[in-house]
Order: sequence, then C-alpha cells, then structure tokens
Amino acid sequence: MTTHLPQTTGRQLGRRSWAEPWKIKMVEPLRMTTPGERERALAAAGYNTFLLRSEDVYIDLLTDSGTSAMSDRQWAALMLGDEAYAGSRNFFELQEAVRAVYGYRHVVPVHQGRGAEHLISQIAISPGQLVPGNMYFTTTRAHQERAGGVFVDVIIDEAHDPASEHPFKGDVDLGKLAALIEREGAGRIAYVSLAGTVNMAGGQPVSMACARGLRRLADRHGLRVFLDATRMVENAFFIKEREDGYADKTVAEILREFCSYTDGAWMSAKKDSLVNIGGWLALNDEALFEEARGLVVVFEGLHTYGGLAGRDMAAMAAGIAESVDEDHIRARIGQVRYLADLLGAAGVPIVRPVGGHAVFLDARRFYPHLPQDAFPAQTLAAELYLDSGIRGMERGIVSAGRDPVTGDHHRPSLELTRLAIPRRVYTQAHMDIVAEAVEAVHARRGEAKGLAMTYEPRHLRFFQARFERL
Ligand code: PM9
Repeated sequence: MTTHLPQTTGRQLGRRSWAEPWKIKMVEPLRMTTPGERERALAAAGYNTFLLRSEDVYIDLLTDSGTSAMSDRQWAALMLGDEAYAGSRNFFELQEAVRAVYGYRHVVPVHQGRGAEHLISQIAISPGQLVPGNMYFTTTRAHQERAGGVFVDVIIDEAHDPASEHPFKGDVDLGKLAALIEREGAGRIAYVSLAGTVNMAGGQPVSMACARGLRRLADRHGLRVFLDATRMVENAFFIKEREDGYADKTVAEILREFCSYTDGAWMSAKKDSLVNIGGWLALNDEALFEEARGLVVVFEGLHTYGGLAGRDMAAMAAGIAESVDEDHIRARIGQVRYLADLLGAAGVPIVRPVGGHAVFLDARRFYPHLPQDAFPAQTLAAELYLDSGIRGMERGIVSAGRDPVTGDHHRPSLELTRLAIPRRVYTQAHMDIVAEAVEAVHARRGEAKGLAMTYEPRHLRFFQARFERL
C-alpha cells in the first residue's frame, strides 16, 4: 500500500486516496440532543465539559485517554485473562511486550498513568529537589509537587508560540537545562522529566537529536532521564517523517532507539496502547525497581497486577503490539490532520504544526476580545458543546492551576481548547461535522462574553471546577 500524508491532500495532489486499515465490527449508537437540552446540561455541569454526562454528548473529543476502540484481537485477549492474585500469565505477557517494544528491563503494572507518576515521584524525588522537564503536564506535575519537587520548564521557547512551525516543538532546550544544572548543581536535580509528543504544547514531538543530546548532558552530570512514554509511538512517527536519517526505519525501531536514551518510563496505556484502562512503570536500574516494586503493593496492588485485572494486562499486551503497526499509526495521525486541514482552510486559528493526538484551537486568537481571566479556552469548549453537542477540553489557565508557593494562577502563554481524537472510534464524516461546528462557533466569535469561576477545587482544578456566564 502506498500512502502519503496529509490524507486530505491526496486527491488534490493526484495521488490515490487512503483509508483506515480496519473495518467496523460493532457499533455504539450516538445520541443527538436539542439546543435546549444542551443549554440545561451545560448549566448543570457548571460550564465544565468534564462534568457533563456522556449521554448528553454527541461527538466526544474530551480526551483520547481510555476512549479508543479495541480490536477483535484485544477483545479475544480479554477472554484469556488469568485472574490469579499472584503471578498471572498476563503479567508476563505484558512484561514481555514492554521489554520487546520499549526495551526497558523491569516492569511494574499500574492501573493508569498517574499510578506510575505517583510511584516514580515518591521514589526518585527528595523534598526541595528540582524536576526539569519539557513543559508541565497536569497529573505529572501534581505528583512531582506532592513528593516535594519543584517543576522547572526547560522546553524550547517555540513551544509556547502556537504559530511557530518548528518541527520538534517538544524539544528540551539543552542550553536552559545546562544553565539550570550550572546554577543549582546536579545534586539539587531529582531527574529530567522528558515527555514524548508534549500534550500541553499541542501534542508536539521531541526529536531523536534532542534525546541523544539530553543523554550526553545527563551523563556528564550523573543525572537520570525518565520518559513519559504515553504517546511515544506518535512521537516516533513524527521522527520518521521529519528527522533526517529516519525515513527508512520502522516506527518500532525509532521508538526503541528513543527509549534507549532514557533510564525508565511511565506510561498511560490508555493512549498509544489502545486500551480503556492500564499503565506501567519501567525501570532499568535494579535498586530503583526494587523500591517501585515495594511501593506498588501499598497503592495499586501486587507487583504482578498493579490494580488491573489479568484480562486488562492481556488487552494491553495485545494493544502494545498493535500500536507500532505502521498503517495504524499513519491512519491515526492522518485523521487528526484531516480535521486540522479542514479547520485551517476555514481560517480557524489552531496550533501549528498539528500534533499527534488532537487539534488544539488557539482560544487567544479565536476570542481576542476576551482576557485570560475570562477563561477564553473554557468558554470556547462551552460554546462548541452548546452549538452541536461536541465535547472538547480546556488546556489553558484553568488546567495550569496555581503556583503552590505564591498561590497565584499560573498564566500559560498557550490558551487552548483541545479536540482530542479517540483512536479507531470516529469516521471522516464525524470529523466533517466537527469542522462545521467549530466554523459556526468561529463565525459567532464576537458574541462570546467569557466565564467566571464559581468553585475551585484544590487539586487538578480543571476536572471539577464550576463556572458561570459573565
Ligand atoms: N492524559 C488527557 O486527556 C487524561 C487525563 S488529563 C485530562 O490528555 C500524559 C502526557 C498524559 C496523561 C493523561 C497522563 C496521565 C500522563 N502523561 O490519565 O493517569 O496525557 O492514565 O495518565 C489525559 P492517566
């Protein structure tokens, strides 16, 4: 099969079209709602799309986490679940899949990504230590802070500019990191927290050159590098497309090489690995692994199930293998690009280049008349739901939360509304409908008045905060 991306331009360029490498075997009906029903549902949800009931949502682009469609092979694997309390066969399958695909030595299963973030933060951060990383992620930073760490952003400046066309906007600025080490001393740094396709920057990839350079810098100072591998398969795809010397390598080979520059990884398997629940922590260091294995039994469950059923681990092992299939990943990124191309052609401001798992609407340019204190990205998610029952998520000042020391809002330069696309779930026609809805909201953009926060939870406020209309 010859394939070219972006899919949308295939025909314009005179190439043959390209389609998803699967067909649909089971369907789930969608419910459409009336404008009045949506108005009532959103008001009851405090204008927070996280607080809507999913039955009131038509097309659900809240997240790509745990929302993917499993394959027939994954469903079949569920039936082969070994539900022994200890030593389940499925744990060994999972361990083997992680070793084969990611290349790490030791594997601790957890119920989802933040279970692993909790473990790595507790065992690798001492109170007061710094944790430099390529942009914060909400749950990751929350666990680092709860362990007494202080996150320091060392991503390249281009990542904070939604219009910059830099091909690897997820890269660590090695100069910034070197200066931090120089200023604070390597002993004050817990580890480097490196994430693939940086979520809060718009799903932006990290280059292999950066990973390699980071390894060299870390080695010079005796620092460890831990990877958030949640969407690393997508990252590997971007390296294949954009970085010299990788076009002829497989996504699986690129992934293995990238991971080889790191000392371990945490994983939310709910994304790349195509399962509805699950995750793992992988470590090369024996002593650190012993600590993680000791702690997992306190918070998640025995070290051979980590809060999961045997069948969950079986589906995860199968999903890991499917995730590095070239046609799968090409179609996955291709669908995100299809939506982005429609929106870009309609003049809707989006984060460029288009990332791996979502299209991010640039709420600052969408609603230039709204100050950040009126929560433009939250407003845009609300308006989109009201228009058509499509659910996205705020990724701006609300998600950024407050500085734990000063109590002030973090004020990120990126004020984004994310339309995350579940894997293998929606069709091209659904994407057309999403684009039409966003265009309709864009056409009425001058009418938006913004929101005020009426309830602010202490932890990860974006999940449960409530708002009212200004
Ligand atoms: N990400 C997402 O929608 C779900 C929770 S936040 C709305 O993007 C990264 C890069 C993630 C991530 C979750 C986690 C935590 C870690 N790293 O949700 O605990 O994107 O499995 O993973 C979400 P869990």
